[in-house]
This record gives sequence, structure tokens and C-alpha cells, in this order.
Amino acid sequence: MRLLTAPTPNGWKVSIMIEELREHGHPLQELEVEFVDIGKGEQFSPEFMRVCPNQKIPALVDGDFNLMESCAILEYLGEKFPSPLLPLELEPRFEVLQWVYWQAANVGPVFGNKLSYTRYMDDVEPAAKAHPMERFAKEGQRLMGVLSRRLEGRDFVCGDQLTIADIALYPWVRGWKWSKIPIVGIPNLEAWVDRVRARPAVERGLAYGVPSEEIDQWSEARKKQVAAGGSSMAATANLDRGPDAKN
Ligand SMILES: N[C@@H](CCC(=O)N[C@@H](CS)C(=O)NCC(=O)O)C(=O)O
Repeated sequence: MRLLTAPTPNGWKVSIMIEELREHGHPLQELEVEFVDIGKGEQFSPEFMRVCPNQKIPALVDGDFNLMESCAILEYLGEKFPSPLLPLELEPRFEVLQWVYWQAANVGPVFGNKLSYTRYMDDVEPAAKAHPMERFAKEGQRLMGVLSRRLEGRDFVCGDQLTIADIALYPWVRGWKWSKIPIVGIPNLEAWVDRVRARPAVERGLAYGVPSEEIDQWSEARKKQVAAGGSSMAATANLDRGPDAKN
């Protein structure tokens, strides 16, 4: 298997999953990890687009099978390598999957858009950003309220075991300072973030593409480099990749 990824929230979902599966007795010895430099536009290369038509990391190649979408990859790996990370009986499985889909449809897009407006869209006037910023900030806060209520009386999203629901949510929520959707003063979220971060597999998963001393605090140089890459991805000029674009 080959994982094509980058050190970003959607990338870390899969690297954390791989490391958690290793803890659950699946060594995944044959797995190769390749980093795609999305700040330089490698996601638009024909080689990458053959694996991932959506031009975004992460993507997985398993023999002749190509898979895109981080949450689909979590589900695929969870099913292929059985463990408590994805129960296989119907109701417990959908107990988990509803939160995975909730992340994919809500937390990812809202945190990602808030991040882009907050950090990356340098070429847009502040007045033009004000409404979307307010909208994504408020929706992000609402979503964090939903997650906090779900975590009331639970260590993890689906009970006392970490599952792919936590793995899908954690990389976005831990990055709240980057998106500026604060979780400070929401005890259930602060405790959950610390609980997930304390796992050795999570530590290893967060280190894919990041030096271990920068897992929790990026250097100023890395912040600048990521912001420059983000600004080029979010540039208004790059909005114009129409239906006929070859890359
Ligand atoms: N829904 C997709 C989102 C993937 C995504 O947005 N990936 C970002 C990095 S976190 C990316 O590759 N961005 C490159 C770009 O937008 O050009 C998933 O969950 O895999």
C-alpha cells in the first residue's frame, strides 16, 4: 500500500489511523508513505490526479485500487484491518460512522473555510471577508457545542474506546488556534484533546512530515512556509480551475 499525504489535518487522520492499527497488532509493514507538497501544487500533477481526481491529499493506493477522501480511507482501513477502531456489527458500526460523516460534512469544511479566511486569503479585502468569517466562526462554535455535549460522560466520541470518529475529529479540533475557533473553557473538549494527544500512536501519527520537536508548536519558519503555501492555494486567481482544466 502507498499513502500519499502531507502534514495537514486531513493527512494526520490517516497517519494516526495507521499508527493506531499498529498498536492493535496490524504491522502494515509493506506501507510506503509519500509526501505531496501541496504548497507547491503537486496535488495538480497528472500522476497524483490519477490516484485522486479531487486534487487533494490524502489518497491511498492498495494494489490496483485507488482511494481518495480521508474518512473513506479511515473506513477502508478500519474494515480491512479489524480492530475496535471500527466495530463491524451494524449498530455499533453506524454509531461510529455517523460521527465520521458528521466530521466530513461539517467540522472539516467549516474549520477549513474558517482557517482559509483567517490565515490565507491575503488578497481579499477585510470587509469582503467579514461575513464568511462571522458565519464560519459561529457555525464552528455551534459544532464544538455539539461535540462537547456528545463527550459529556464519555472519554471518547463513542464511549470508552478510541474509534475512527475520534481520529477524524481530533486533527481539526487540536488545530483550533490555527482556525481560531476557540475551545478554551469547554472542559469536555480540552480534556478530550489531551486524552487523545496522550496516546503514543497519536504522537507518532502527528510526526508524519513534521519534526518531533514541532508536533505541538511549529517553528516560526514552518508557520510562514505553511501560510505562504495556504495563501497560494487560497488565492482568488486560483479559483478559476473550471471544468475543462487539465490540472
Ligand atoms: N474532503 C477531503 C479534503 C481534503 C483536503 O482538503 N486536503 C487538503 C489538505 S488538508 C488539500 O490537499 N489541499 C490542497 C488544495 O486545496 O489545493 C478529505 O477529507 O480528504
